[in-house]
This record gives sequence, C-alpha cells and structure tokens, in this order.
Amino acid sequence: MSTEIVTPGFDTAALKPRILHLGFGAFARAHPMVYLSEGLAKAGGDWGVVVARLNSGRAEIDALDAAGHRYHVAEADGEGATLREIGVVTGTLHPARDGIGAIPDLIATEAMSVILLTVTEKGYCARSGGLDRGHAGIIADLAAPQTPGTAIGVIAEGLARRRAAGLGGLTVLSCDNQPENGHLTRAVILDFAEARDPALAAWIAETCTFPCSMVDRIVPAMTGDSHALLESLLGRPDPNGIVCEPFRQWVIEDSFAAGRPPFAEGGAELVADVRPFEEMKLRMLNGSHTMLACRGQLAGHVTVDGCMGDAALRAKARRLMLEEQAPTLSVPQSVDLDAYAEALLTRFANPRLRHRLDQIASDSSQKMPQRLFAPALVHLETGGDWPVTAESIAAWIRLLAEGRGSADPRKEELDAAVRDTDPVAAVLALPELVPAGLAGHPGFLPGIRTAFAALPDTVAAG
Ligand code: CS2
Repeated sequence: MSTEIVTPGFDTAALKPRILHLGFGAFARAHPMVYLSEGLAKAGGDWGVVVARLNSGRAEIDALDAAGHRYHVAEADGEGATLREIGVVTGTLHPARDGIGAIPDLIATEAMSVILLTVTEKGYCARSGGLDRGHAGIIADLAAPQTPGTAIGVIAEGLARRRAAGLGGLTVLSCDNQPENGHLTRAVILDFAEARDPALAAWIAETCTFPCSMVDRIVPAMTGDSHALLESLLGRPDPNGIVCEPFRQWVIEDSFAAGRPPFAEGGAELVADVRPFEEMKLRMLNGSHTMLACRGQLAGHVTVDGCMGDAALRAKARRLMLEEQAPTLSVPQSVDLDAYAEALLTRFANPRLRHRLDQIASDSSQKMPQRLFAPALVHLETGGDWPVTAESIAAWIRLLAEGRGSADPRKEELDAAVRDTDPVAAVLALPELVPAGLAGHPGFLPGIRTAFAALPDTVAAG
C-alpha cells in the first residue's frame, strides 16, 4: 500500500483566531479542517481555528494542546493512503477547563468571523423546525443566559456580547446532517434570542448569516484498529489522528457575513441553493447507512464493509438508493444517480474503515425523519413502493425490542414503547417522532407492521 504525505504548506505563524469550531469531534478533524488546510495552502491567509467541545471531550481537547494542536488525517482505502498533517488549529477551549464564559468571550472578539458547528442532530435542541422550549438544556440556558450549556445558548450569549461590544455580525455555518441545516440553525438561535431579548434577535437577524451546507465524508469513530493503521502509516502513534475515506464533498450556500475562509480554494462548492445536494446525500447515503445499521445488525454484521460482502444486503442497499430514494429527489437532470449509487456502494465497501453499524444506529430517532420517513411519505402519496424503507424502520424497532438499540436521546421512551404489546404502533406513536402527515397516513403503520412481521430470525453479531 503506497502512502503519500502532505504537510501544511502554508505559514502557520500567520494564523489568527478567526474561526471557532464548536463540537470538535472526529468528523470535524477530517472534514472542514482538511478543506481549510488545503485552501490555506492554495490561497494563503490568516484563517486560524479555535476548536471547542462543550460537554464531554475534555481529554481530547487537552491531548490536542499537548501535541501543539497538530494532528494527522489518514485518508485510506484498499488502494493506498494519503496522510495529511493538519496545522490550522491555533487554540482550544473547554468550559470545564477554561470557564463557561470563555467561548462567548471568544465569539465577541473582533477577528472572529465564522462559527462552524458539528454538534450532531440533537445538539440543535429543535422541535418542529424551531427551538424546543421544553428541552431541559434550553430551559436552563434561558434561566441563566450568561452561563450557557447548550451550543445554542453559547452562540446566543457570544452574539449578545459581540453586540454589546459594538462589533458586527458573523457567519454561523452548520456542518451537521440535517435538511436545510442553516435555516434550522437560524431558527433555533433566533427563537432563543427572541426569548431572551427581542432586540438581540433583531440584531442577529440583520447582521449574521446562516448558510446551509451539505457535508460528506465517512469518518468512523477511532478504534484500536484504526489507531494501529495510523501508526503503521505514520511510523509513530498520533493520539489525535483520524482515519477516514479519501472521498470528501462540501457544498455550501454562498452567504458569508464577515469574510469567507478559503473553503472553495480547498475544494468546497459554493452554490446558491444546497437543497438538491443535501436531499440526495441525506437520503441515498445516510438513508442507506441507517438501513444497513439496523438491518445489517439483525443479520449479524458489525461493520458497513461487512454488509457490502453480503450479496443480499448489498442488493437491498442498491434497491433502496435507486428504486426508493432516487425517485423522491429533485436533482438536476445532469446528476447521474446510478453512478452516485455505485460510487456509494464502493465507498461503503472500503476495507480500511471498519465503520461500526452500532455507531451509525446511534441517535436513530433523530435520523429517521430525514433519512427514511420523508421518502416513505413521498411513496405513500404517489403510490410508489417502499419495501426496503419499511424494512429498515421495522428493523430499527426490532433491534430496540431485542434490547440491542444504540445510544439515543430518546432511549428511555423508545425502550418503554417496545415493551408495549404492540411495539411497532407504540414506537411510531411517540410524540414528534413521525411527521404528522406520515403518521396520519392510513398506509404507514400497516406497511411497517407487515415489514416487522416479515423480518427473519436475527443472527448474533459475529
Ligand atoms: C452516518 C454519517 O453515523 C451516521 O449517521 O450516516 O456520519 C455518515 O458517515 C456521513 O454523513 C458521511 O458523510
């Protein structure tokens, strides 16, 4: 296996803290930071990043400091690997170490221009497209806005301090897998600000932008095996390093309030409307991921590449993508969805990733709506067939019923629902889980019940 090594290629001493990354986990290390690194190498500039975690992750943040903020990204597949040294990070913050006010204070510095967000679906504290006012974290943050605990409260407090300091607005760029993620971010932050102080909400609405973006790169959580692979490529361990696939894509709505980092120079596509791209990716890639995560675990598989070696599951993934997801999309005719599906199947088969199904199955209650419920509704309304979609949802309920469900913010409710005599109906009746149009459709529940009854006996993981 050949390894290419890429060093930063720009003046790291010129970097200033102009970007804040909230939720600096595996994906952040391997996706936006790589675009920025490539962009700085091509175009130069002073766009440095301060990275932060809000709750867990203190040890990771400390480890990054200990390594002088440098780490490696190994982009690997069966053919070879590219090893990039990332040098865009200029500092780190963690509330448990630096105090709750440190992140809002940074947001209120003149140089700060962009807040990047990877806080996962649940980090938005959203409900029905706006802020979930009943969310415990939001209730706490609204009661004590100067000492926020949620990402939404932290950003709002930072913007309040920015406004008080007489500074201008900035860009809040969501990089999470949600439909219209920028619009959602704007909605929850404005709702929160409105509840605090309508004048703050008006200032944010006028001065800040919230571009939508579609992000794509498969970056599994690091395991002992991936650390060993990284060490074999680098010749020494890198506790902060990441292994991911070579593929990456980032489509960003071109709407920046206070200057634009060189993301486009690093390979991102800047467009006027992200929706067609995000719908295609969320349904065909993420939808199939969730199908494999649930159905694949029932069949005894542990990783995505393991599923790709199973002819029946590979065929199901292709069928889901091309016969059940593709027909629900409104992409330009020039987009070749057959080629996109084949490329996804090849990416899923990457033998270096060992992407765990139970990791993908985590937070499924937050993922089902955009990945599988939305296309199911399209089929029910247009008379289309959706057997693999139904089977995927049924497989999720079956995993829960067998006590094999992954972590989920709604785990307690889900576990209680599957103890019901009719687990399918009980899960699908949970409030705010299934969109009203779908829940009320006469074909939905019977479709999932039929699929549930048809699931084969499960196989223990092996
Ligand atoms: C995955 C994603 O864990 C999951 O839910 O479907 O993280 C997926 O790997 C990325 O979105 C790929 O871009």
